[in-house]
Amino acid sequence: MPACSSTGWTPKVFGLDNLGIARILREVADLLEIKGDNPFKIRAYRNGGDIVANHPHDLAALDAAGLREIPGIGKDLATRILEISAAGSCAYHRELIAEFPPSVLDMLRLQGVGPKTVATLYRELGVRTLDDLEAACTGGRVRAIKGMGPKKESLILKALAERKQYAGRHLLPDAHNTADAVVAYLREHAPTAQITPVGSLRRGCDTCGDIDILVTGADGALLDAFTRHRLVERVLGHGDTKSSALLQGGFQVDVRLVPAESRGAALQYFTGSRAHNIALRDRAIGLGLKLNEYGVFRTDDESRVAGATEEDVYAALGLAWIPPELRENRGEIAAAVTGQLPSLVRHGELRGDLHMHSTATDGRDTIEGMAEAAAAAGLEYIAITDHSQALAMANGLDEKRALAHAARIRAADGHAGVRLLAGIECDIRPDGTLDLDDECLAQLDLVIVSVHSAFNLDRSQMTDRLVRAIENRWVDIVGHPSGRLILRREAYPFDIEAVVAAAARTGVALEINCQVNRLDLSDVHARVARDRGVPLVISSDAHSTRGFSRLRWGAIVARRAWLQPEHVLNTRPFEAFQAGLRRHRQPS
Ligand code: DGT
Ligand code: CA
Ligand code: CA
Ligand code: ZN
Repeated sequence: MPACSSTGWTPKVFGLDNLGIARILREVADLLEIKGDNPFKIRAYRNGGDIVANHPHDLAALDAAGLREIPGIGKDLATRILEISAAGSCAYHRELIAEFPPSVLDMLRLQGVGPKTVATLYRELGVRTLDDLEAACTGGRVRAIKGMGPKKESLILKALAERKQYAGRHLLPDAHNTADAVVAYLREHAPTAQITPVGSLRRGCDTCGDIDILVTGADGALLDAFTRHRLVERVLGHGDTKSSALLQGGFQVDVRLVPAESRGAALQYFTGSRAHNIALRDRAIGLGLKLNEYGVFRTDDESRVAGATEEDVYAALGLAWIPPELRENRGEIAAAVTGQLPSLVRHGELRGDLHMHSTATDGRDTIEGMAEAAAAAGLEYIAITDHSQALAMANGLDEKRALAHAARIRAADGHAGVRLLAGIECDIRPDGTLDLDDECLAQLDLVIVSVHSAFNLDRSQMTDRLVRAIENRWVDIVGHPSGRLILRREAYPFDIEAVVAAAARTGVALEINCQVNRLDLSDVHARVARDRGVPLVISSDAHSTRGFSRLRWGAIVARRAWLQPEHVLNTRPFEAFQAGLRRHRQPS
């Protein structure tokens, strides 16, 4: 996309925009606080940061007098702002950074660790990074400091563990949105460059640790521009071929420049996964070749065999090109050798969506509204599956309301050209019985069963609960089968093999729920289901007309699970889909 002049947007070549200026002022405040400086001064910088960040006009365009007209900006701050907006930083900030490495600021963001603690840890123990801090705690050196003690030490360890488990990782859709924004920005600065997100994002992992971007056909000026992106909170590294920055919201973004002759090899290397790369490198060695991020080379004379495209790199190793979603060393290399890679399902192949809510329970839109939005999303059929009575909070339906609702759904069949199925998302009680009676379930077109309560059962109880629900004659689909909430709650313990076996025996389908923090089943579990011949469905669980766009994420999970279109019931045309539902199969 060429730089767009019609919007009036022009790339800023020197200095920083308001958010960039604010970032430096706030960092000065944090560093002063660690230093134990005058509280008024600290507050002045912090307030200054807020004022600048929220100011509606570009401060770089103002002179000293103009700046001082802004309430809260005094003489000192105005001087700093002028310096920062002209040069990208100021001498005062550089002096403080020389005293404290910016990595100490990471400690400030830990739960329960204030500037005084950070200053003490830095001075007394030389702790500069989170890794240093962990070593100091586990080595018992923190408790030895006056005023800290074992309690403080274990608090810090807990904060570090929490940060490791969740913080620093992001949901795939959030990572996508951020990456898209950065890529669009880079494209405006380098319209002819090739810019590609790689790493876990390209593989479609359900969470991403950071965002990796590869660029070919641009020079260091693009890296400079990247560090000036308005979302950049802190530049972590800035060199000739690589820049890393921390963005607001906690995203780390790495941008790498690679030469055209190595682009394919670099794409391959930085897409990963590590496990896939190691297996690939071993294969290369076996073939008398060397594989790295620069290319494929012969071991004997170091001559270049491939590197410009990924296809060439894989071909040089005797392999078909492997879709990024499969690159986890889960059998994809063997499949690529024998030409048996799956032809993975695509988002656009989904014809129906079998899980969504309407105003009858906790959805925001009407049956008709959902049908219209489904049509706009290119869907041919949908099931409206509101909650059952156990979810009182969501105004769940009892038998009588469920049947009345079904009648309304059927009356709207064909609205906006979309076929409608009258369904329900029926709760599974702790003992595996269902929240609505069989007589009611038998009269519906489609029944999803889900666990929404009593997550604390043990593994065998939870397995029995799910299996018992699956054995009910009128159940067609198990909704979000593992109960996980990504980055928030682990799946409840259950035996996936036993659940998959029950589904295979009865013809019940398992759902890949597309709510962004569910993506449940996971890629690994969905693949187990596929391998045992269990049908899968990919459903949005939309609670409004905007929910259908999430199907995109479920399709990515399905691809990571090696699913082909024939493994996914809702790729089928309507009649064939219905025929595949458990209730229309012969009872075995
Ligand atoms: P993430 O960021 O934790 O979600 O996961 P990735 O896979 O994006 O990992 P990242 O960002 O550390 O590195 C990107 C890719 O670069 C990774 O998937 C494989 C490659 N890579 C990085 N370090 C190594 C390494 O030490 N050995 C090998 N073989 N590959 C590496
Ligand atoms: Ca990454
Ligand atoms: Ca990275
Ligand atoms: Zn649910």
